[in-house]
Formats: sequence, C-alpha cells, structure tokens
Amino acid sequence: MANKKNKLTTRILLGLALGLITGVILYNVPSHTIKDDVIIKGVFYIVGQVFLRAIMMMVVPLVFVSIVNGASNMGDIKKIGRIGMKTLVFYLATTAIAISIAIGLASIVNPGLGLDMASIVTKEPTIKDAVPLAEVIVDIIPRNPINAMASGNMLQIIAFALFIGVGLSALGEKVKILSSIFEQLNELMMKLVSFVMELAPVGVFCLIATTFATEGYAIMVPLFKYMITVIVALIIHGVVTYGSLLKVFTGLSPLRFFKQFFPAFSVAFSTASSSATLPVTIETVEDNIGVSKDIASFTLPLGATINMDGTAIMQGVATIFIAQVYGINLGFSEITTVIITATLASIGTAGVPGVGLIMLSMVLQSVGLPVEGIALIMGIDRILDMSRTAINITGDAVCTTVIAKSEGEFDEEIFNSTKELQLA
Ligand code: DAS
Repeated sequence: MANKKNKLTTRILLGLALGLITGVILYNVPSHTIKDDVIIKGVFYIVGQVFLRAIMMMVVPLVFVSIVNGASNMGDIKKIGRIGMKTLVFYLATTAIAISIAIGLASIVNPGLGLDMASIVTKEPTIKDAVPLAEVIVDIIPRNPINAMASGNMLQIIAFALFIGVGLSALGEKVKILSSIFEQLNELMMKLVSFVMELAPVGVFCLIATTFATEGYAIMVPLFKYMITVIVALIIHGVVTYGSLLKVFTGLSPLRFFKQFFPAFSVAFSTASSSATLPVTIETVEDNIGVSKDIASFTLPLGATINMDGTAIMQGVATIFIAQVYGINLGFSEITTVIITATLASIGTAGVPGVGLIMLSMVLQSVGLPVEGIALIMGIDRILDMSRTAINITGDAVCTTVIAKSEGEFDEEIFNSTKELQLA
C-alpha cells in the first residue's frame, strides 16, 4: 500500500517537473493558433479542468459521508467519557491553533500579493457581503439540508452530517446496518478519491503547464512564497505548539520525542497518507514513546480521521493566497468562517493523499472564493501533502502521549530507552 502511494508520488512530481518545463518553453514560444487554441486552451484546458472538476465532484459526498462516519465511529460521547472528551477537545483545539498560525503567517508574508489573477477571471468572484459573525454562526444550521447539499453550503453540510453521526452513535446497535452502510459508503468515497488521484500526474502536468505558459515567471515568486509560508507554519506548529504541549502537559523532552517518533514521521512523509501510516504510528507510539496499547489503539485511529492540523495549515495559507491573487479582501467574519469550516471539516477528512486539496475547495466555497484558484497551487500540492501529513500524525501522537500521561498509562522507561523501532 505504502509502496503504491510512493509510486504515485513519484509520478505526480514527474508531472509537476515536466509541466513546469513545458509551461516555461511554451511561454517563450511566440503566440500561434496551435500553441494558444489547440494546446493551451484545448488539450491542457480540457484535461486540467476535468481533473479539477473530478476533485470538486467529490467534495459534497466525501464531506457528508466521511463526517457522518467519523462522528458515528466516535462512539457514544457518554460511553467513551473522559478520554474521548479530552481527545476531542485536544484535537479540535490544536487544529484551530494550526489554522490560526497559518492565517496569521500568511497575512504577514502575503504570498499572493503582486500577482493579479483578477484581470483574467472570467467571472467576477462572488464574495459574500461581509456578514456579522452572529449571522455566520446562525447560518451554520441549514433550513433545508438537501438545499445545502445542492448549493454546496459546506458549513451547513458539515453541521447536518455531524448531527446524523451523533444520532447514529446514540442509537448504537439498533442502527448497526445503517452505520455499516455509511462505513461502506466511506470506503467507496476513499476508492473514488484514489481513482481521481490516479489522474493527478496528467492533471498536474496540464494545470502547471497552463499556469506557466500564460503567467510565465511571474507566478514563480508567489508560488514559492506560498510553499515557504506553508512549510514555515508547519514547522512553527510542530516545534512551538507541539513542543510546548509536551513540555507543559507531560514534562517530556520535545527533542527526544521527535527523535523517538521519527520512524512514523518518515513513513507519513513518503506516503502522504495518515491512514497508510497508522500501523507504524501505533507501533512507534507504543514501542518508542511508551504509550499503553489501550490508549494508542483508541486515540490514534480517531486522530488519523478527525485530527489534521497540517491540512488545516495548508488550507489557511491557501485561502489567504487565493484571496490575494484574485484581489479579494477577507473580513473578520470570513476569516472566522474559514477557521470554523477547516476545523470542522478535519473531523471527517480521511487520511489519504490529496484529500486536503478536495477539502480546500470546500473551505473556499464557504467564503465564496473562486475554486478555480486551486489550479494555481495543485501542481505543487503533493510536496506539501507529504509535509502536512507528517505533521498530521505528529499531532495525533502528541495528543495520545498527553492523554496517556494524564491517565497514568505511560511508561517513561520506554521513552528514555534509546532502542530504535525496527520497522518490518
Ligand atoms: N494526505 C492527507 C493525510 O493523509 C492530508 C492531506 O491531504 O491534506 O493526512
């Protein structure tokens, strides 16, 4: 499984490199019918847009099914009690901190300023009028959930899906067939996402070639600033947020934690999939960190599903970047909507490659930003996917360690031993 994802990563990075080279070559070729109408506006446009739409097609069903499934699998809040509530609060709090760091850093770096896509936007992007925060909160509850799905109102879809998931978990055994249907639908969604990601190498090639063939070198600096902003935000969150939480809540050495956790970190980076890394994460957290099996086997699978701080960071930076390149100013209520949407969306986002980008189109829709902006960053997303997935699972492991320590289910001798995990 991990090997298959590594091959996909290689093919996508190859598509990125060839697309970049092709785009720069085309940019320097004088305008010609073949170049403009057949290649760029023909082949590249069709393949690139088909890939982009295939991703957008997945958003509503993926969000709805995966959040219903995630919420129903959390088990009855009363039953999972103390540990479950601690885990939920910790995961959602660190995700909200993550996206706030991302938005704060992006607002300082301003990666999208200087590139004016607004001039080439075919339709005026529809930014919702700045609505007061109270309206944003009230508007989370849909009057008509079917209409919410049809219109792609993502916060309302998330709210409705969470409501159904909690209902399913409260009914427990009485609706086990319906719950298993949602589990199977979730498996189906993951399979469909993997089909779409098989298109990624060609889709990425066409999108990045189009971007560079039309924008030329001008796009390089903003894209580079975007990438650096995401990576710096990931490092800040990993070192400062997780390091502080470990020091304050467990007294453990963050440096030693990251060293002991490195085997899982490296598998997550190479596969870009939290789910594929989960067995290694569990083994590393138990054998290298010292967390009990009971705690690890509950909080880590939950974290791989509902806790995606790295993904939230990408979504925060990408939202600011896309708003800037389209010349759209996001107000306080829009920023709050982005933080709420990305935090809640992480509840259902399963840990497979590229899913963060699918959820990004949902975050953009929640504040009326043009989803077409994803085409700008899709080409380089795989590199960032690898980095953010590694942070996603590090967050899961840090939370697990804090919970285990607070429950007295942590063996400090294992943590202080120097043995390295021998990965099979
Ligand atoms: N690749 C996802 C994961 O496995 C993260 C993402 O797509 O953002 O966690």
